[in-house]
Amino acid sequence: AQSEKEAALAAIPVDGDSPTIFDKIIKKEIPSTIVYEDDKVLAFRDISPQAPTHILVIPKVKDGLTGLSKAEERHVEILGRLLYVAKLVAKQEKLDDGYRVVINDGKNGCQSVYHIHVHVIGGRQMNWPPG
Ligand code: D5M
Repeated sequence: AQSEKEAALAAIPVDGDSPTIFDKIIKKEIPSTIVYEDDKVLAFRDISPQAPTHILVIPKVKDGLTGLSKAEERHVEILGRLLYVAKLVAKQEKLDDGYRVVINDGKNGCQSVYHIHVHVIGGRQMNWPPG
């Protein structure tokens, strides 16, 4: 049997894998505008939209996937699902003239929330190269 001390240690999140604000959104402890939900994926409007449509698509279970750079073979299915839901959401939002899908990773990628998320941005002409 696990000792009390072992149980307490096991409950401490691995460094860099602490809960984020997105866990509260998943648990509906803080409000968000959800546009898509299934058993594995949640999509909601970005609080700081960079275009008329700006949605974040996230896995409900992070499983160590703080960012794309932490992807392992076991994440292949959820990674595919995030992109597929990005497409569903773009269709739902009628982004028929195109849109952008972005995953920011780490400091240089300007990632601010360490729970992997796919940005779906559209409703205006995008520019390239990005800033
Ligand atoms: O993107 C993180 C994104 O998360 C950023 O565009 C703001 C958004 N964000 C942060 N807090 C919230 C809440 N509470 N609701 C909705 N959206 C939120 P990154 O790629 O990490 O820079």
